[in-house]
Amino acid sequence: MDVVWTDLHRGHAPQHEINMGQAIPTYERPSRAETIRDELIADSRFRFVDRREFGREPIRAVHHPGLESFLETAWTELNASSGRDEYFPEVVMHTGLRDGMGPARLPESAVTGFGYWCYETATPLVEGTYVAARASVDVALTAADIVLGGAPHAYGLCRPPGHHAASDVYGGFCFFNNAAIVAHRVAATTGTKVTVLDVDYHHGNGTQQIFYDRDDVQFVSLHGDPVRAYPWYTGHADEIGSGRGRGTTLNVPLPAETPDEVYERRLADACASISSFGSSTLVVSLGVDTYWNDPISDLALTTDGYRRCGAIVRELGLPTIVLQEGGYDIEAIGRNVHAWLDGLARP
Ligand code: SP5
Ligand code: ZN
Repeated sequence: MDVVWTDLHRGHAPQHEINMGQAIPTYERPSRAETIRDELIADSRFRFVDRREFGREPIRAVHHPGLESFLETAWTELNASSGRDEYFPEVVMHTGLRDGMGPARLPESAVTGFGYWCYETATPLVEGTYVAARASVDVALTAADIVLGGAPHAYGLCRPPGHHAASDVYGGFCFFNNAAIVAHRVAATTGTKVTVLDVDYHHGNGTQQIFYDRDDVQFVSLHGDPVRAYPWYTGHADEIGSGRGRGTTLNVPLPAETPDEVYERRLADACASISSFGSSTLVVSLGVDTYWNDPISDLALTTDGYRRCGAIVRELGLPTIVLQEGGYDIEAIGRNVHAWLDGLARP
């Protein structure tokens, strides 16, 4: 299996995230990607390839151009005035601020743009963020090209992750929605249907929002129930899509401590819905923060469970683009991803 990789992720190396008002060491570290790489590179069945560049067009097909230009320029602008190296928004444009008053005007500076384009305080902007986020998109698109070229599967070792980034707002350690950019591109260039299966612990709110009213891209997600789990405001079972997209979103919220057997049954059920949708291609948002020892999550999957989950997805028989999302037990992240990919690829 091809693994798409870039060193450029290392430029996104924030120190902190703000958790309930308190700055703590961030969980989303460069060592996450390095550990996965070290694990896969030791297995000769994985072939590492560098990312190719696709430019901004595929990003702008999914995200507001203002989000992209904010991320490109904001750090330099903020750093020029305050000289610090890490930035978070101060006032976030809560929907209630302008209730009944129409939309806010487009922001004109990095300070006013911050809370317009970013919705929370765990996703710092540092000097190398934009280049890393652009490269992460290129990693995903390169993996997609490999599969469109006829490979049964490919893995994009994306970092930063993407599934919390919606069309106009970023957050949740994510800047550009790698999976959504890929799914849109595959659907638009082939004229066929695509499914995004999101197995990260957290609901893929961004991917859901981007495709909510579309009937050519199905979004299926298993995640910690938003009654207790980040991002709290999306991912309930009654969110099923709207308009033409009604019925093309499937949410499977899970209770705390969900073990392998229960998870695998819910995943197999979700795969039955995927089969009946009739997609040509599958995009998997692979988060291994469902692991029993993950420091910020509360499901109870094991490494062997991941191997069986990969095998369940393999049964779909679809060309599959796997993209890295979360997973924060850095000691275990490499073998968990390895096990999942092993289950998918097994002869
Ligand atoms: C891609 C991805 O996995 N993003 C996850 C972002 C989660 N960010 C903040 C979660 C805060 C939840 N509080 C955790 C309490 C742990 N004791
Ligand atoms: Zn996650």
